[in-house]
Amino acid sequence: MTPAYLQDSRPDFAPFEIDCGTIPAFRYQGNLKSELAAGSIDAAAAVGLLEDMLIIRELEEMIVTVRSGAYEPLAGFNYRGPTHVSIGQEGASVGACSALILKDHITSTHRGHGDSVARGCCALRGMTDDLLRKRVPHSTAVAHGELLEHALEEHVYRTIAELFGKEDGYCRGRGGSMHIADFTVGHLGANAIVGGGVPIATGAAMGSRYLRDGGVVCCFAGDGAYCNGVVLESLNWAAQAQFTNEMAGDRRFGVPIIFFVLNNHYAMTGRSDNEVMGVSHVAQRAAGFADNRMHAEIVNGMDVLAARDAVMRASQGCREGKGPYFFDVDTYRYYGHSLSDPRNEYRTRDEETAWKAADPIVTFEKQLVDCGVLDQPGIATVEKRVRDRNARAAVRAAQAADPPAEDVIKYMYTDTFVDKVPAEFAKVEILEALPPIKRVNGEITYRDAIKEAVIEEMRRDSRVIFYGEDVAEYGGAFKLSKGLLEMFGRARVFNAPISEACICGTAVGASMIGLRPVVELMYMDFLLMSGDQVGNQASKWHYMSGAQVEVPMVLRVSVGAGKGYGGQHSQTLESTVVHVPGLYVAYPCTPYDAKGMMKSAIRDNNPIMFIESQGLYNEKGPVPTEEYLVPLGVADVKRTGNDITLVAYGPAVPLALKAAAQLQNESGVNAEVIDLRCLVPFDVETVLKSVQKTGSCVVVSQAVSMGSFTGEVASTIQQQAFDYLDAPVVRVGAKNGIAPQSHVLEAVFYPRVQDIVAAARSIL
Ligand SMILES: Cc1ncc(C[n+]2csc(CCOP(=O)(O)OP(=O)(O)O)c2C)c(N)n1
Repeated sequence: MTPAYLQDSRPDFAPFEIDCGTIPAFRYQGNLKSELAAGSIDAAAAVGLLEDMLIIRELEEMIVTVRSGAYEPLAGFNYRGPTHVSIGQEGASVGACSALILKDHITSTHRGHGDSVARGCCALRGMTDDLLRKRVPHSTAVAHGELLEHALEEHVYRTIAELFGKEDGYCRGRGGSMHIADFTVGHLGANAIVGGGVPIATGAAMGSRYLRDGGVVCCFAGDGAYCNGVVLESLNWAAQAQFTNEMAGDRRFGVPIIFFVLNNHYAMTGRSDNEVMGVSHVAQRAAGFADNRMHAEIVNGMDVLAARDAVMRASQGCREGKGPYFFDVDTYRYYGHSLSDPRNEYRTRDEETAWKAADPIVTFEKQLVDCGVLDQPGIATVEKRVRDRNARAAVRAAQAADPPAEDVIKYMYTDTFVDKVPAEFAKVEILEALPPIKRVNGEITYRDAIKEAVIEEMRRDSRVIFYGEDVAEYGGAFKLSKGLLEMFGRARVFNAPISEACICGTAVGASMIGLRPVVELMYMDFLLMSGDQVGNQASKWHYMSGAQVEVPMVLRVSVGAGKGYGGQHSQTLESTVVHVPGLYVAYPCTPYDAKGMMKSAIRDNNPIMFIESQGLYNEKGPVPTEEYLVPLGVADVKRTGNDITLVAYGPAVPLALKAAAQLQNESGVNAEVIDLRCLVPFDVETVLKSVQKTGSCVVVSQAVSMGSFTGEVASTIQQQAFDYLDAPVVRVGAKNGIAPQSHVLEAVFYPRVQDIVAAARSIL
């Protein structure tokens, strides 16, 4: 059967109406008594729910009192981090996490202590003794209860240690409160960028779908986040028909994600309902993205059992392929946005009192007593156990070692790569093999060289998936991926929505759970649409997690220029990217390098921006058929010479080579031309060695000179090889302006061979 998206569309203007259906609110009418009677929870698990809610509340009350200096066990301790406490929301976090299993994942927010603590506690409660022992190797406990107790204390300790910025923290003190993550229990990270974690969650769920690993992602985010573009793009992404249609004989399986909106009714101070949104319920958002409204519901987030029930139903549905799910979870935060917000301006104490009357802990304690699970002294015992455990953990965390100062940028990059593909991923299904790319005199184009690299790596490793706008049937705007769909199938090669932020963000999430996405942005100019996902997420998670996770993704961007496409399709923005630490930046200029570097990039475990020049796509060059790699971060001397060094990268390299030939022919000047090939890592040694020999240098790129990476090269030379210089280092780039459409203007806008020759002459 032809999928709907491949069926012809036909004009049909017969009148009809769209029924957007209804969204239920507060479906759950159970309580502890009915759950116990149904056997869907036992007494121990119910006490576990209470204890986990108490751990969160006690931990966050500790932050409040530590800040004010009133926490006795830590008198005088200087707590420096943010104070976005989630007190009031414990029922939602614990209820949701209690319904997940170990192979599931969560993402969370700036207000994420609760989610993080809950995920850890609930995961520990589901672990076998063997797994628990791995978490507390020094424990001599034998009994399960004691082992669990030790593991819970270690969890609280590592959480507080992270909030205190200590080396023992989950992220070795690199993440802190707003980026806490524990990848060992599938916690893919809190996120200080409102909405920033949502595409990551979506990508992780997409990855679980691809791997068929049965995992579900519970994506915690606030109501405020659901005004943010990338969040709405994520809803669209997760609900795409190509993922969710159930078609006979097709391998469709909905994306297993639960969008769990922690709707505490305020963003920072702005009111989501009735102020900054046009819908009265965030749940209505779901109706705009999926015909089935993503099974949207409004859920009572003050009731731990209601949250648990919703996520149990949704996770089961997700495992059956019915995702995504969307819950608008009605809850409240008792404190302000942070402790510096006294919350006087935007809400009343009466409102707060009304919500506190529905407190998730108090109401659940009452149910435990009413059902005879615990009596009042029993509750006091749990409360005291939590208080004492948290205090012990806090004292230990305060005394724990700080990260060594000399390690300040340790974990920026990883030095690992895929040497050998694990057997389970080495078996690759080829649907329709493409004929080998034809060589004429051993040469192929830069475009085909990149394509050949992608094909070889996709053949080698089934974790490599390829997506971007129009890359499937059409083969991409520049036809680089033509045939890949037919060869590897739609599970591995698919069209993305026009959603650059999500293309990048889903790649981050998918790579976090083990895939190796290669994604395409049609023009580098569109990178600006995905700024956060590239600049705050892809680049930072290895460091912010304290090296718990690697983000092995390749982000291919193509640079226009010289085609009369004007200001928004002609920029080469590598300089903005090198300013974001954490990304590798590759910019090859020959077919040989393009192939070898692409293969290295796909095998490397760092996130890599792979910049391609449209102007070079048709350039031919020798590319061997035998397997080879070009290492990243190693510059190439493309022409040797003694009189002057020309440093260039990308499409500026052929210009520099022409300039060198002209200098030789016209003036007998023998220029050395260095192709950086990679901007990060920057091969300083090769450049310095050349400058030490020649004594002068021109640095060339196609980018505008203002703020260009060429300045970085020039200043590095000046700092490290000043004594060898006979003249100042000169830079050549595009004019400091916006690329024009007019052919006449464009011809003078970009650097020309004569500009390089003139620059060289000016210092010789
Ligand atoms: C992209 C972005 N914009 C603004 C902020 C500043 N900020 C931090 S929290 C917040 C409100 C978030 O509201 P919501 O998503 O409802 O979560 P809540 O704080 O209510 O838990 C804002 C505006 C930010 N961190 N990130």
